[in-house]
Amino acid sequence: MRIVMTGAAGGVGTMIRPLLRDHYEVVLSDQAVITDLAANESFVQADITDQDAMDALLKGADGLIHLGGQSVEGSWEAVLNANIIGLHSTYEAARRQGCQRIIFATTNHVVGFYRRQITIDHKVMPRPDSRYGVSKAFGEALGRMYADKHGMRIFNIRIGNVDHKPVDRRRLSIWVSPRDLVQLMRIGLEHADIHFEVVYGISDNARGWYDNSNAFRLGYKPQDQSEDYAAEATAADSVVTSDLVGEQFMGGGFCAIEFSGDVKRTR
Ligand code: 15L
Repeated sequence: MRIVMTGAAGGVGTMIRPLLRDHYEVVLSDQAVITDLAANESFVQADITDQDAMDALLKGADGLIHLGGQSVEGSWEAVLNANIIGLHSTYEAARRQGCQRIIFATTNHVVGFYRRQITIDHKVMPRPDSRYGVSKAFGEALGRMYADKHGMRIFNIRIGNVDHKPVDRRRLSIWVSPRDLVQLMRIGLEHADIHFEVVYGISDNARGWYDNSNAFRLGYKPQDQSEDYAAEATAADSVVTSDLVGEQFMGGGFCAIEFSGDVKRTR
């Protein structure tokens, strides 16, 4: 399979490249140039808001891993440009070029305002904690439309936090290792029966807040456990100033940004 990966120069793209190129011919794409190409990798520079560039990029692709765009909270202009306009150009290019499979890197911040005491599955209503989270909820809805209207196969991964290990207490609940994330991506790219799915991008986390039964139903068997890093991740928090808003909710610090609501009422 020939797979295009947008946002390939970013942190997540860099971590998963070595795990993807053994399985696929991977076309890396980003605005920033990537020069350290390995076997099975090539690079195309493209801006996701440039429709012509996206059409050219997706020509002949069997699948797309879309990591491109704004990956944290930002100004409305930044979020609008990258995650609304840029995402629309990307989906539209995939439809026009016959690229049927899309792995959409969505985020835990779509559901960031759920309280940490409960467990939520992939069917809950969005509760975005930021403009960024709202834009990813839009992205999931856009994918639903392309799946239902155009028969494309859309696999949404609500990613927790991708890293080689969980770095703090909150990340013990939402961490995903690069190899577990790639396992989920491969399900989305290869499973015979994908129409539109939402799964959580998390490893086997004993302190998890998400019911990931939809991923398990599709064959996901996470290999890594955040609890293996519990001592050091918990110790890391003792030096961080406590965040009274963020501590209440799954989205953590994203909830606290510009917060002017009532913590007790946000239930
Ligand atoms: C995200 O969606 C971000 O892309 C990532 O940088 C982390 O901040 C992560 O969420 C998180 O919630 O830890």
